[in-house]
Amino acid sequence: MGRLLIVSNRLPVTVHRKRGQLHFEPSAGGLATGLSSFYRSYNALWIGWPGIDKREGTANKDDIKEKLLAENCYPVFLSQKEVDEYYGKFCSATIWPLFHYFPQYASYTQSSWQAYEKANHTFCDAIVEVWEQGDTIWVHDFHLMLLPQMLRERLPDPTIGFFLHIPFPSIELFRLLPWRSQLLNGMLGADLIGFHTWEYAGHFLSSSRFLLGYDSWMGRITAGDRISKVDAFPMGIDYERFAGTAITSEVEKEVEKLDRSFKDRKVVLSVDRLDYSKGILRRLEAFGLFLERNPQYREKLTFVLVVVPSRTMVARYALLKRQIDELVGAINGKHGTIGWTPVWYMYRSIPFQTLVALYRRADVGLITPVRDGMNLVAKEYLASRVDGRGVLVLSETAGASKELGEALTINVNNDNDIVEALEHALEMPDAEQAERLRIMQRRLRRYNVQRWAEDFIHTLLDSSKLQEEMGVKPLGAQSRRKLIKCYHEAQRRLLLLDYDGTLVPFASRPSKAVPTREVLDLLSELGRQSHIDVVLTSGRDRDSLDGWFGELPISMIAEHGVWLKPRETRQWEMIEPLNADWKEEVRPILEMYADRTPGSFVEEKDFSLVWQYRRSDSRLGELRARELVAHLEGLTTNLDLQVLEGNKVVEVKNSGVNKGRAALRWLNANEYDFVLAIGDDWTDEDTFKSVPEECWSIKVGLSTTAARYNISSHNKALALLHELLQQGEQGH
Ligand code: GDG
Repeated sequence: MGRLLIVSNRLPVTVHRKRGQLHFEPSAGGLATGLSSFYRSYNALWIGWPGIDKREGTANKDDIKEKLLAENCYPVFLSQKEVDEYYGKFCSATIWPLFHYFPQYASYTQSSWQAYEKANHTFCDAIVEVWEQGDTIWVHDFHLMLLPQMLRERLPDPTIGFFLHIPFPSIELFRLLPWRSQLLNGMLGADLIGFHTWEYAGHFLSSSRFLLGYDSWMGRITAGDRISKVDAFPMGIDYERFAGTAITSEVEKEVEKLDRSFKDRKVVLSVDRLDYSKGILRRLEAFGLFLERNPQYREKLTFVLVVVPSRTMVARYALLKRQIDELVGAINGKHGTIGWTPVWYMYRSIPFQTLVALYRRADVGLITPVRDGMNLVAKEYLASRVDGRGVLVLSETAGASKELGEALTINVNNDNDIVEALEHALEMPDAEQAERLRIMQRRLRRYNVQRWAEDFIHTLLDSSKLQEEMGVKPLGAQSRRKLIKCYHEAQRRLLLLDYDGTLVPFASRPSKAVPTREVLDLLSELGRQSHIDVVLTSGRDRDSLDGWFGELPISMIAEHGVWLKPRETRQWEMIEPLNADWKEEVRPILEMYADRTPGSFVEEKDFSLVWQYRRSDSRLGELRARELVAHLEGLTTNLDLQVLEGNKVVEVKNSGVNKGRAALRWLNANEYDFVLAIGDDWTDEDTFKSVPEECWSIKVGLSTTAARYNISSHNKALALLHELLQQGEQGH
């Protein structure tokens, strides 16, 4: 593997100017600290904004670049104005509230969206500058959701991973975004898309399915002509750093200092950035209620509330700060005594060792965000409890709760829940505390941030094998050239072409999939070439095919092989005498499923009945399709029928009749030295199986098939046929 390029909004190093001098300092935040050890051990380059205005940056460009490169960092220069628009507005006032389930706080402005697009382009330019063949790109977080697709358009076959650190919301929220399709497509430019929990991954998959029509199977999503993998990778922490620091003599001393202040009082701790998603006000209210209900804890308990300043210029955050100040004042005013302040409130960032000392001293970690992608503080608290004591109370709406089943989980909207969990935590016997901690610590030590990153990178590197895993055999350039050459040189050719999904895309109603002028001309010109048989192999009824293609010099197969119309006779003939009396018995069953499944309907042909659910909710449709197939099973064996599950259809027809058998009518009658079958559906698999092995067969769509090759879309099928047409004309 080449280098690993990590891309995030901020670099792990922040540059600023103090008294005319440039200063380089480590950046704060979970990602920067978590990945810092990992990226140094890898052959990695970190690309991001160094925190300094573009003008300053440009003036000292070489100097900054050189110093950052020494730290394996590469700067993306943005002006303060660009950052205000892209980060301050679009990221903080649109994405952040919406993705954290605060739609009422989200604003949607075109200018900030444009700034977001522009910033993503600026990042893209910087990466294109440094990328070399073989490098792997790992893009982080909601600031850069458009970047994977932009990179894919600019670089030749790059390997790209994307990880979202915040929740991906349910489709009912995500669809509120005016730019939802652009963001989904942007992320889908990545080979691997990672989330903290499987729930977020599920929300992403349903948004892609319902908003873009992209189906997925086992976390593999087919988006146009690519397959991306979607999976959960719960981010870990640098466990040894916390556990190791917790036993240093400096931290011991800090803990002793804390002991002198708290005496033998119990300590409850919370640490958050100032943000409405963190549930700080609710937590304080619940603490007030706890004191009222538990007078025995007066003077025996201190709540240490650490709030790290953030986005202080934004009015909503300034208001939240005032509300916290007031509520802390109200609780302390109401319950405090001369010698006891119930809430110890620190509104600032604290040094690392003080943080670890507080983790070590706190009897309870009270982590109650309203929503949180993961929440690393909860994990850090557990890692620092080297003494085997301490209880974690955690919101079920924090991503971390999915892994930390031994914590006391609460619903943050239920203050009784928080109060009871606090009571439970404070009363919990030491042995139980130790047991719960032991289980959680073991997991956190094993799946630490290093493992998390390695797991992601390995899965990303494996993603190139995805197509192989799914049984996909892409028609590569070399095979394509050979196919065209064989066509050119052949003396007698047969083309077996499916229609829907192969020559035209699917439409919501079968009657809407009218052939385009391009398709009609193509078929007609192909049919006019010498030494060729063009056979349209369709599931449609005779009348539709006659209406559209009746005048063309081609042969046709209708109703999946029931009817054949050779070009020479221009007469429809039935493949064998068939009986359709069974329809009376089967039709009411299909109609019942149509009634129960909004958007679905029954289509009737001479010798088949089809239940179509293309316009239904696809999950409901698939469920009903399975039920219907099971329902029909007993009946159809008695009546000598077969049930076919196609692309959003279930079709019932006489057994033994299929496109493959119909195709034999041509295959057996002539000596072809070139045969090409193209189709997209299950029903085309019979055709693929009927053509001799050395012939050409291509499935449109990237899934397992009996065909020799796959191509991704009907557009590619048309392009290939156009090329054959040209070659054929030159050849004969
Ligand atoms: C995103 C997601 C997700 C905090 N206060 C101090 C301090 N910290 C450190 C903590 C922790 C980090 O900051 C905060 O981590 P979080 O997980 O809570 O949140 P973010 O990194 O802001 O945000 C979040 C995370 O990404 C990772 O994917 O978990 O859900 O929103 O490491 O220790 N460090 C010091 N002093 C402080 O006062 N030294």
